[in-house]
Amino acid sequence: MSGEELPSTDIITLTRHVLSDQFRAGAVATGDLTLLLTAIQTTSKFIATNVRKARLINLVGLAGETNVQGEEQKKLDVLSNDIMINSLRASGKTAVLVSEELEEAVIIEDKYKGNYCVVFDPLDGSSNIDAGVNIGTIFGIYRIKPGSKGTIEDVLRPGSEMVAAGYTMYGSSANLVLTTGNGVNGYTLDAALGEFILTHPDIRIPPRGKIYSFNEGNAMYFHPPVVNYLNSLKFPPSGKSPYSARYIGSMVADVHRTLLYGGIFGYPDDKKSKSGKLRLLYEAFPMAFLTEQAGGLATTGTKRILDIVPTSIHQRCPVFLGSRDDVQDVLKFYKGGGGA
Ligand code: FDP
Repeated sequence: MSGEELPSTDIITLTRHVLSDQFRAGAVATGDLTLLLTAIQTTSKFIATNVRKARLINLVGLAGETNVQGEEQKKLDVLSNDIMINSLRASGKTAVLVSEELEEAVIIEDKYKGNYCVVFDPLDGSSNIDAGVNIGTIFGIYRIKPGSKGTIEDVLRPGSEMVAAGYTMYGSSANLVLTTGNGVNGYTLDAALGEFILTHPDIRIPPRGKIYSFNEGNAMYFHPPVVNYLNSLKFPPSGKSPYSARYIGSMVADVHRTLLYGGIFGYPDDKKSKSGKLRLLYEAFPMAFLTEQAGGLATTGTKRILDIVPTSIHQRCPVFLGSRDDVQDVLKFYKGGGGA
């Protein structure tokens, strides 16, 4: 086969990778988390397939219902939510499920009950679906508290108590990015094999980036620290280059780029949205966990996101996350001490 590249015969699939982590964990690991992650992988493959053919089989457009946030549900949102609930319940590994699409938490019946709770946004960035822009699934996983049978209290816990978190981005390829608390790895779906293959081992976010990602259409509502911080990026001291602006408006895609290229993603609270827009449990926590595990920082501007104790499952939270030095600059503006 001269000139032709031979295929690798030692491919690392997501399951193989998580299993090898489990071997390292020794006696503590039961294999339950691996099985739960297998269920999540299956849902991501299903959603990826349907996102790809959505236009052809009339899956885009409205499903004619509104979700708990008062937003119109798309057909793909409904489908993605259903597959996740069904698959996670059937895995036998979950006790409590929280979905962006459902007002109440789902408490799994005894027959299928396991030891984990999954909080998720089945299809985030849904306002982008019809335009074919990248969208994604975001998830966070808690282990139920010792002695608990699985109640809402098992998910009203700080993000620092999550045991795993990740997202799958549906774009030109499907990319699943995962942390189990031991760094961050990225896997790309090989559609022919039907497997997520390790393509981005040990993702480390650069300590400083050159990109900022905010919806500046909200600038008239922004509080002074945010306005001043953004001005410092656009009008840096002479000799320094201004930052580039990139805002897709799909959290998974904006965070994915931030993890790989560095820089900062922000959705602050402002005069109109008192707590910001993004949801704490299934948007801010998983992304903050991934960011910190990749060496970055995630803050509300005044406190570490992962330290927040949620009081309700759909609560919102201001978010700034990304490269360590960039996020530290924002914190300086919040403390009133200027910036870089
Ligand atoms: P969407 O409304 O399209 O579902 O929280 C959802 C989210 O998208 C995020 O994915 C995204 O980062 C943000 O909202 C975009 O909000 P704006 O349109 O207000 O910028």
